[in-house]
Amino acid sequence: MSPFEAQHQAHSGAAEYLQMITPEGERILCPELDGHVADIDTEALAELYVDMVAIRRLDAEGTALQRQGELGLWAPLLGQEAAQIGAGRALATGDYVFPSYREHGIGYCRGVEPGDMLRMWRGAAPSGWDPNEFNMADQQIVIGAQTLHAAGYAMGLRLDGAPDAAITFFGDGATSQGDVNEAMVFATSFAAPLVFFCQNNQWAISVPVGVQAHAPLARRAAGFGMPALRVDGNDVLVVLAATRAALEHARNGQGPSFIEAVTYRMGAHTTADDPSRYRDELELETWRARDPIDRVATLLRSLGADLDSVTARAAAVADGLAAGMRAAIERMPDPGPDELFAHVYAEPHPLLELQQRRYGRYLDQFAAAHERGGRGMSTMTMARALNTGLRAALDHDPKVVLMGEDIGVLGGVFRITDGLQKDFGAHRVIDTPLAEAGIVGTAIGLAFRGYRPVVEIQFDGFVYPAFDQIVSQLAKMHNRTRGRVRMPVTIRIPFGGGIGSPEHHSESPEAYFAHTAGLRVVAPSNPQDACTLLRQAIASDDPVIFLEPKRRYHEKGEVDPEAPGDPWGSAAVARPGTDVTLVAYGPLVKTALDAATAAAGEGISVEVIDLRSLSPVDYPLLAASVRKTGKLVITHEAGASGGLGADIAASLTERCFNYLEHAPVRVTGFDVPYPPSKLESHHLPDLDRILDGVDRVMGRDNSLSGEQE
Ligand SMILES: Cc1ncc(C[n+]2csc(CCOP(=O)(O)OP(=O)(O)O)c2C)c(N)n1
Repeated sequence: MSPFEAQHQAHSGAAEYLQMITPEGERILCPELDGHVADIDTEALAELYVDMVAIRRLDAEGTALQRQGELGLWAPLLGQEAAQIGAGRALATGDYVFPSYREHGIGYCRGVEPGDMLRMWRGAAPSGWDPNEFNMADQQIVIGAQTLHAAGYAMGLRLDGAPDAAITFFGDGATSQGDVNEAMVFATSFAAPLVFFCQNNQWAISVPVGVQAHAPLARRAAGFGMPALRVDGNDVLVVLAATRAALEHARNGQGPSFIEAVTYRMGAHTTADDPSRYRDELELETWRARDPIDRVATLLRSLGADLDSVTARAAAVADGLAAGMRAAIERMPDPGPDELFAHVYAEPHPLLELQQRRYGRYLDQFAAAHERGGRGMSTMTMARALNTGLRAALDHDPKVVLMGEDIGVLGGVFRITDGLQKDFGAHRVIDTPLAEAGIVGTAIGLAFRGYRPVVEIQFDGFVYPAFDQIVSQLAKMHNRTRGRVRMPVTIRIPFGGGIGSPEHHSESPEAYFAHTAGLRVVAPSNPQDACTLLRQAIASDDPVIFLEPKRRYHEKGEVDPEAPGDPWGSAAVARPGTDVTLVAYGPLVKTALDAATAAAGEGISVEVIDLRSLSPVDYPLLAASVRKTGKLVITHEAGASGGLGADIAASLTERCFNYLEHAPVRVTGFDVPYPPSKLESHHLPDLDRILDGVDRVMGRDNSLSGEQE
């Protein structure tokens, strides 16, 4: 046996964990931790029971509110009640919590109001509560990011000589993220008083924990020189004891520690997820038998507690909580458009104030809302066209491999890779660990090896962990190696807004990539281009950022999967016209076409150009159009500052200065972080705002008429 095998065997026996209450409700001794819960008598145990029932109800109410259309999304905690109540009740008021997005139970323990817990999920605000009121940061959606914030906060506690500790919650998938690993480095290096609390609920959406690690996650801690406890996360008592022990360790100046609470996500990942696609009923049954609440009820009964009165109290607390949530939602006003511009900066910002004033004037013009144009019906959705393009690429070239989070059995969160793993195998359609830098970095390695990787980034906002690999490595490799190494890597990113999602799911990051030498950037607007451009991107020997307008995924159009397409990098005239050139790409091409139809009704002929290739831009085609019309409007969802519109306006002014009859006009998103969904209709350029821009270049009355700024 090799030394590696011996070592591996020594480390990979039955994955043990500490337990105090068995699934059958028996209290067993746990010498390592019993001392930490010596004060928990029957009455205190009954309180923990009440808490768990309460948050189970809170969770059910969240799901119900989402189903009834009151919330955009909800992340259920069903099954994780013991992990959250055990940890939450171990905390002192002065301790600070850095949660992920599923810790409603921790919020409950911290006293966060039900309405505050729901605000972000409703899309009424980017976050829920005042972190400093509850010593709990708001929900974090970028996997693992909060752990570094927690490490920094804990370093501050140590610098201040404060008596408190910090705790951060994250999932099993998060342990693959660079941020989490870097947080452990910082926390140990600086002996930060921090508890890393991993709720290993067995799944990261559709990816089982075995893809993240081949050993218990708690063992990760040893590599950082940090002690760890692995506990039954469905046993509220042992979780309470372990968290108390870890907090004490931190407060005693002994630095960070790691808790792995082994639990199970009984419900869906979020209300948008269907777990029956990737896990079986048998597994669910096994975990149902380990329910965190039932076992405490059994134990309470055997301890002689009056279970009827305990359950009655629990039901009353749960009912009150659910009623409070519903009442809070009923009272919660939708935010007004001014909220869009609020709090972007702490200090006054003239550009944003100008945008706010102008938008106010624009809105003032409208007495009634306008209807949007209808949808065309045809043969294939963009989602299906992309799937068809991927299938064809896999078919034609054995070196094509797909990589990404949840792209296998689940078919991706948007189902773009639906059925491909089944047909081409798990070695070609690869469910990766939850680590974007890792995905792109290894795609680079595969390209070195002669593969043609196609990476799926789950949402636009999650490409940033991979930014360094894309900008510093992928984009530069060909140049660095003087052309000796090619990087035929395609990075597919669903981008843009309009789908009512929380933060990080609606970004328009194209300018970062278009600014990066060495990358090609493409954004289709219709099913045919989605299929053709994707095949061209995969066939290209250069790295391509392939931006998919997610809000158009379900719109249909005619598709010929084998159409050769136009030369790589060319724009298209989507609708010819003679008065105004209107440049759009991705999701806004359809809006621009609708605007052109509306303008035609007023006798204005708008030529709509679908950019398709954002880098390089097809300037010959654009310049020919501007020379014809003399007027240019550019629209995109991304903010104006430093955006593609600025570059296109400058480049076309250089080329066509003598032909322009009016300064180019940009109709864009505002220079604000992408807003919560209740505000996105104000942020996103729509038909009317585009027409307002058309009126400006036409010298017609418009929302800025008479404006001096
Ligand atoms: C950096 C980043 N990449 C991808 C996502 C999309 N995403 C949201 S939740 C999730 C799975 C998280 O699994 P885990 O860390 O185990 O936590 P759990 O949801 O199970 O609580 C993924 C991939 C994200 N939010 N952030």
